Amino acid sequence: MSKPHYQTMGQQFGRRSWAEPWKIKMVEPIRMISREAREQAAAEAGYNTFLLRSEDVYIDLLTDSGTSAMSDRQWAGIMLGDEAYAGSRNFYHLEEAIQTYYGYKYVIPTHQGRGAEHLISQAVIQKGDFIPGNMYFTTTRLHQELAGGTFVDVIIDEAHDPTSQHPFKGNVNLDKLQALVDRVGAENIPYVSLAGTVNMAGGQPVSMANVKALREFCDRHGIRIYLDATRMYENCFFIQEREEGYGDKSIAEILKEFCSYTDGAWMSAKKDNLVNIGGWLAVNHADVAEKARNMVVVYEGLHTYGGMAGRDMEALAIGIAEGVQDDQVAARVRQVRYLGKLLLDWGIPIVEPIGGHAIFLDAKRFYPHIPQDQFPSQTLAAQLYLDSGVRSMERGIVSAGRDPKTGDHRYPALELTRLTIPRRVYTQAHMDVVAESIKAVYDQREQTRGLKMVYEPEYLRFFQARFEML
Ligand code: PLI
Repeated sequence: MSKPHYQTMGQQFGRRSWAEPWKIKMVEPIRMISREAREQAAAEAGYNTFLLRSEDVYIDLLTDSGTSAMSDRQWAGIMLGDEAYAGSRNFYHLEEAIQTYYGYKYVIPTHQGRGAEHLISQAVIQKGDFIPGNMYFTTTRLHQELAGGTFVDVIIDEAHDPTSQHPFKGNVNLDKLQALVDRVGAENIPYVSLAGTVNMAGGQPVSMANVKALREFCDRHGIRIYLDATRMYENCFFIQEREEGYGDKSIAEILKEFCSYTDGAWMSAKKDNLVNIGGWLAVNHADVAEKARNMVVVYEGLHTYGGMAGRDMEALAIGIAEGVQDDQVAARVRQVRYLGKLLLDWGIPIVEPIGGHAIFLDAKRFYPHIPQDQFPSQTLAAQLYLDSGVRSMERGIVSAGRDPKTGDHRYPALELTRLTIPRRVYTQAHMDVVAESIKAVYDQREQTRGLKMVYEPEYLRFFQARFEML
């Protein structure tokens, strides 16, 4: 768990270029279909990038979820799958990896992150409870609401400002949390929902000082802390880079310390853990583990596979140890930064500081003439696809959904289009092509009009909503 003996090129040669700590062994062809075919595909998909066929996409930056390239070791692990219904040896490898790197006691595998969100929400939320968190995430908040809870945003104000240069925009504002405790009582707050990094804020990190202070606060009030660990490796990279006292610690050491201030975590292993499918819940309290184990058999599968094949658990156990290596995380974040810097150099508005997993275009500044209820970030995602076949994702008013009480749109301060970089998949040349396409769309911005929503599903509408051009 100490720092590895090898160094990156950057560490060895100072200002020289860095490069990925891997080479490519297998490739998958991609192609750009014609402009005419893209226009047809976009219209058929109702201008929703989730409804495109991936074969019609050239560079796919929809998500970094389940889209990573696995290593030769992970693929070798696939061949070691023990496909027993119960007690598969791969489960024990997975359990050991989570205990070693994250430090939690009880491990329950799930098919992916939202399976674990479902279990923790149902296990600890009572109807009428309040769940404070550092900005909402779509599936997380929905599971909290379905369990009878109300999510309350307690992130620092800077997180809602795409131009703020605060180094830890994922931090919890303890005054907001205190105000919630004063208003509803600590007994109605089962836990703080803490995410590192914060996806909807632009991949922004939480500092170690903040999680420590949060722990002290929660201990005083008898409130637990559950962590959304989905992109914690990237969060730890920012702590290593920006927080005093952590520059000489490895990502693995920082991770272990951070998790030690929390009571458990849920995980979409499809991100940091470098697998195409999988998730887990891990907690320190036996009573919570028992409730979750009782439920996992109803919704996921037996508690020693939770919806995953043995081979997938093996690849995941290997991915946990591989993904946490300093050079892996550094190369990943630096590739994101490379793309962001190209855009900043051209004056294109993005969320700053550049986050860990994606570049977020600021659609409010990109298209100031398109009102929020004409879906500027959905429009931008559609225009980018039309220009070059690059697929991005709306993270604005469509993702925010409707207020369950009033039925009105929620109008989030952040209206963003996310270009999410899969891990170990695309090269620097792909990033150049993406940046040039965004520049072309930016140059056309004044002629661009918004969209109208013509179909809206009840839950998580951004996945399946359909639009028409105005
Ligand atoms: O997609 P799942 O069910 O494995 O995980 C849900 C989930 C939970 N927390 C966070 C922070 C996420 O980012 C997340 C999934 N994110 C997706 C799919 C994304 O594209 O960002």
